[in-house]
Amino acid sequence: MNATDVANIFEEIATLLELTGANPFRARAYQNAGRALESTTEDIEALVREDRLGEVSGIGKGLAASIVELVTTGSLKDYDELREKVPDGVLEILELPGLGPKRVRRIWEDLGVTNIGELEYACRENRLAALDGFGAKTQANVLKAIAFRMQGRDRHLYHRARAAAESILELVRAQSGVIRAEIAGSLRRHRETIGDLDILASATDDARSGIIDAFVQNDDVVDVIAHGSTKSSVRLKSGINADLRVVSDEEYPFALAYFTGSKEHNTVLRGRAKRDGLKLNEYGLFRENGESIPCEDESNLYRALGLPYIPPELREDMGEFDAAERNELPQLVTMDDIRGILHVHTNRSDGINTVEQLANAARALGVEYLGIADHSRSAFYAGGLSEDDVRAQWDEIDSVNEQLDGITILKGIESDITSDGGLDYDDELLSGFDFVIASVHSRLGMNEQEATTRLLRAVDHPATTILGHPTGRLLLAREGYPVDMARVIERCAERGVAIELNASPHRLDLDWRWCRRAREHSVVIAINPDAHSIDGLRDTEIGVAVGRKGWLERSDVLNTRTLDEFRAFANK
Ligand code: DGT
Ligand code: CA
Ligand code: CA
Ligand code: ZN
Repeated sequence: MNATDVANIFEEIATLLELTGANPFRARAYQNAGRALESTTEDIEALVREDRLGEVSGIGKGLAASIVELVTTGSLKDYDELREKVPDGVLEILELPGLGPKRVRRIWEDLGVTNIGELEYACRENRLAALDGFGAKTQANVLKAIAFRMQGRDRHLYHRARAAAESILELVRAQSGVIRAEIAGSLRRHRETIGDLDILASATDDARSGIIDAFVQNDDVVDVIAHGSTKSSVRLKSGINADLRVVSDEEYPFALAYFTGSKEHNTVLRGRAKRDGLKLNEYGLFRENGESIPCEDESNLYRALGLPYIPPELREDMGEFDAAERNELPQLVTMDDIRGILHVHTNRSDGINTVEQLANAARALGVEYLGIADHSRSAFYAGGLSEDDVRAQWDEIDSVNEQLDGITILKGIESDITSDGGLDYDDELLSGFDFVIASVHSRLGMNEQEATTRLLRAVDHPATTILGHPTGRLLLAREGYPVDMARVIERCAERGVAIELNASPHRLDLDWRWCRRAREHSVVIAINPDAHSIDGLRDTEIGVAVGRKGWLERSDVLNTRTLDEFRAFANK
């Protein structure tokens, strides 16, 4: 170990001390010693051996002992203990430009944020801006820094992938010679996270290479990974990789099915073809003698294999073939079916718009009702509403309802679930809401039994209408708390409580893999945007996309009901 190694460790200790709120003099002592060591020309092992550390200015007895420990044993107990106290994710936050130890400590302590993904989510909910000494500008800068950092990641959130893919699709469709073009891959299947983008086009032979050229030369491309005459791979500014393939129009349906996947679904499809004495691949469907069976589109392809059209969302080999054979594929819910938008935060808690602004925006989106649900009292970090705030908000909603035609604003709340499974506020106040979403926001570290018991109790509460984001996960950032979801679903069925499919692209929780189980138990799903702004209302669409992946039909979704039906459900 040389002097620079020791200096680096001392500087890290100084940072860790600041992060954990230790006496600032101690931090400074380590910092000064680190600097002194960096500028020393002596060999540190010699200094230790000859007991001459005192000769380096700025190194007192205590620090000298630490240096001896480090140099002779290769480790330092004080340092290890400090490392234990600070989560790795907090150190990663520290790497973001503009955030020093003092600020990161506030983010960690006051917001309970322990990694970059959680910080991003907190910014989206405007909680960083609300923190003393931070403000909207800092929050915007932090979001930028996070976006930049996320570019190196290997999976991406659905909404980012969707935005990137749509702009490529537009570019491709605008090229001359293009006949058909579509987004394929996991994005077409509405997976909650996306590895890379797969774009497919059909075109006349002579146009193919020109289309590929336009693709690799577009402004969003930062790196060309492969550039052939019919296919190419690039890396986009957003950090997402994209593949484009251009095929003939005869091949297009086969290539589309192939590149939509999933691999598992494709394998079964090929197996079915084989069983019928046919051969299926990305180029076509062929008889044993090599003669090809033309298919105009994917529907024809499925029909040729004796199946009804299977929507891309269902192509995971998770029961869709059985259902298709029995002609029992679901009639998937669509955005047109959505009649209400629930779970919307206003500027009274951590949203940025007023009830009236949100109401106007929701009406423009064409829904019948809007369910306000701000945070409750216990969610102090998110501006949770006191009893007085709640009553003031009720008055505000009454007056907006009086003034505004064409939409009804409902009085809801996102009540924190306390650690023992209770709700915020007393029963009398709770009974004044049109609906109550019960959600966990604190003490996320419970084990499965504790967390499940906590949720079951909240479901048992007579005021609960909807169980909010049931696992608390943040995609690519934080695992949810462990829950026995099968039991929670059964209890929701018994109590007539709906489960939320939180449509925030960071959550998408309930996971789509559980939606079918919920359906089977006749538990209704509320597809809620958890909006914190007017823009956030549109996340409902992402929830519908992923709800379709969970086989949801219109009748499975609470907010496809009319206002009267919704009220009847909430008053059960
Ligand atoms: P991702 O990108 O990880 O989110 O997931 P996908 O499903 O988009 O996977 P990707 O991009 O590797 O490939 C796109 C589709 O192409 C995939 O869903 C199925 C098809 N595919 C790719 N490689 C294979 C393969 O080795 N065998 C089969 N049967 N299909 C493949
Ligand atoms: Ca892909
Ligand atoms: Ca790919
Ligand atoms: Zn929440």
